[in-house]
Amino acid sequence: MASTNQSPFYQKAEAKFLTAQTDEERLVYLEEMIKECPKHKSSEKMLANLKTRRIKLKEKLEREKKVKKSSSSKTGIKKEDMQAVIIGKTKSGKSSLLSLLTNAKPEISDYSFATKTLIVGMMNYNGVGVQLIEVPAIESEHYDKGIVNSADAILILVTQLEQIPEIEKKIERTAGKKIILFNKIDLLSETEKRKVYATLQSKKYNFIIISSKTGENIEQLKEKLFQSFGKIRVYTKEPGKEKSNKPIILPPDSTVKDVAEKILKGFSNKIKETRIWGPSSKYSGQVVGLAHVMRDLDVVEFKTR
Ligand SMILES: Nc1nc2c(ncn2[C@@H]2O[C@H](COP(=O)(O)OP(=O)(O)O)[C@@H](O)[C@H]2O)c(=O)[nH]1
Ligand SMILES: [Mg+2]
Repeated sequence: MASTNQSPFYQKAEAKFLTAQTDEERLVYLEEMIKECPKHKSSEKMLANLKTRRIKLKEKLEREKKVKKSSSSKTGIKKEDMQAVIIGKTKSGKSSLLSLLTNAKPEISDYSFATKTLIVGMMNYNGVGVQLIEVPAIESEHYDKGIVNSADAILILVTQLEQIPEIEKKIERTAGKKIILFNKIDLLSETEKRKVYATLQSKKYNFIIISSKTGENIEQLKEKLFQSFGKIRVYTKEPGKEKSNKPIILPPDSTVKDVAEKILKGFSNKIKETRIWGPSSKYSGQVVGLAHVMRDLDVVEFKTR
């Protein structure tokens, strides 16, 4: 933009525009530049240019606002790729489970309704991050329907079988996959435990019996929770080395090309040879093309040009 013949007002606005730190600021100075730009024939093109930039900037700000709104709603919680909520009656052990599975430190208490706000923690399951949120007791005024409706998975924590239909009635319009967790099995005798298990199985629930106190069946719970998101884990490896610790998370039926592009945009163009190990391979180290469909827990090795 040839601004040397412009008025000092214009030049000042432009200088501010160029050093602005945020798009909101940029928009303010862009408006000023448009105002100060002469409205005669010789600067027509320049004015049109400025106006196009203004439209683009406004659109960008609008887009960002929308993303912010949809990802944090009114809770202020940024939604991660895999989000699960823990719901249940008071004292069912929600806080205990959250603190066992994540880095969060909620108050665990013998008092009813101890948790009054949403509490967020991150669970690390073999390098996979899952966001877990404890929701205040389902029978309390602080219970948050919104987050339960939008979560990808719902952990329904109960300590008695009768609580299941009671809770299910309150979450009819949810989208997430439901997992019933029958907690505090450390308090049951072997016979009682078997009976609970048999009943849950006969009702065809998606369930696990656990103890957040002793940690019984917690690994199984983590795996079931991961499975409920319907994603696959793919590990990468370099030639002659071990596979990576952290898998790449992808939608089912992703291809070798999808893996490469998730690592780095444009990376698939640089690949000379791909070998795979694991569930989708016919034999260890099979050479495959970019269209090969990956399976959960595959290991992939790329050789680049
Ligand atoms: N025996 C036993 N007690 C538990 C277990 N999980 C939680 N509790 C206890 O149950 C009470 C309520 O736990 P808390 O996690 O605060 O429940 P919340 O109200 O659902 O968040 C506390 O005294 C916990 O120590 C469990 O698996 N076994
Ligand atoms: Mg609690």
